Amino acid sequence: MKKLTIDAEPGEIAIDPARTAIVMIDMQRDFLEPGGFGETLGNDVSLLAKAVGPAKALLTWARKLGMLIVHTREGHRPDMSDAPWAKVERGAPSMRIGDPGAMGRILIRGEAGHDIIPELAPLPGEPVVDKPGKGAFYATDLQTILQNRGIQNLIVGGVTTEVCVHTTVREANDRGYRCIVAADCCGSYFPEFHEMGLKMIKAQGGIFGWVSDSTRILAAQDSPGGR
Ligand code: C5J
Repeated sequence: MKKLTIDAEPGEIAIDPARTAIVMIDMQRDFLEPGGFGETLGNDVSLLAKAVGPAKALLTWARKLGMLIVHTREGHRPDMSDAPWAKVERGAPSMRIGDPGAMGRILIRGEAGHDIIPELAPLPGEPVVDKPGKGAFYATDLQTILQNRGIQNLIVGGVTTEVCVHTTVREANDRGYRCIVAADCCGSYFPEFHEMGLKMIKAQGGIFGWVSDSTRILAAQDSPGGR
């Protein structure tokens, strides 16, 4: 497979697509659609919609290149035995995790709201990682999935930028993965957190990783090197 150089900050990065996975974080109805977890917290979920088109383009590009695509979903067992009370009781939401909402029980596996939105639905063969926490490595088999495919680089999109995307990138960085965050494939209920979250990743020479966007990733050039 050809190696690719992606324009990014703090500098370009050369990757081998065979050693690169897309990790699409929590593009679930519970975060992106009215009546789900995001809205119960008082957020305007329409702010996340602009990430869907770029994320779809990124997935289409990666599928053509035969790259590994991993989708994650945040949520809990129906008996909520994996939901820390400290998480469930937090804040003053209109409904709590596990309560019956417009798309079934809030943030519970198997409910309609827990599903990935239809536009970004996983294709057969693409692993879906169910995670109880904000980071995709915590209490999941994500690391095993990546190791078994020899993955060294992650291209990360999803919601929300400063919460589950950021936590996952930090976890991945500490595990030795080179992370490229696709800025326009991510979204936040707080535009200023989105911007600052991206700045934090690429600051200090890329303290957590690289930041690029779908346009630059799809325009990646053939490269003589890359890993
Ligand atoms: C949040 C997430 N924001 N997927 N979860 O609670 O970012």
